Amino acid sequence: MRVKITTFNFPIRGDDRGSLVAIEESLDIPFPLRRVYYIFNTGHDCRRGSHAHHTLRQVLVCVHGSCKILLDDGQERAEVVLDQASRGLLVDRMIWHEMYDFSGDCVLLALASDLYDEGDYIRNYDEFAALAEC
Ligand code: T46
Repeated sequence: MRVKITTFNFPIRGDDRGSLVAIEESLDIPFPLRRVYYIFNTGHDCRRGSHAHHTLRQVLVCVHGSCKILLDDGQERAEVVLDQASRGLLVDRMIWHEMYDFSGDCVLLALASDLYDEGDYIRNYDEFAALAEC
């Protein structure tokens, strides 16, 4: 079985002035929203992420450009292309994730369930795989 992929298609509230996407905590995404950050100016050859989180849940939205996300639950891996400003990808707790193949204009928005805490990161793959087995 492939790693579970959960995506969200946010409604685009467009009119003749352009498009707007609104994302509300616990309604459009399945957790209370405590932090927002975004990644941009990442070189095409850069690989980011390469970690899992003990408890943090996140939804990633490529609001401009495109990039690829690798998801790994310790058993299976899957690659997801993000290239729509109205599509979110759940990166759940205990999912190893890597981001790569960033387009030059990529802006990757992250909606996170908690504040930044370096102690929540698992940056060693073997440690992650051992914990994921439990
Ligand atoms: C994740 C993926 C999708 C902070 O000070 N506050 C923050 O909220 C964040 C996210 C980062 N930082 C600092 C920590 C590092 O010195 O910013 C620097 C770059 O962070 P990092 O190397 O963790 O960036 P990525 O792109 O590898 O990972 C980020 C998130 O950190 C991570 O939680 O899941 O994006």
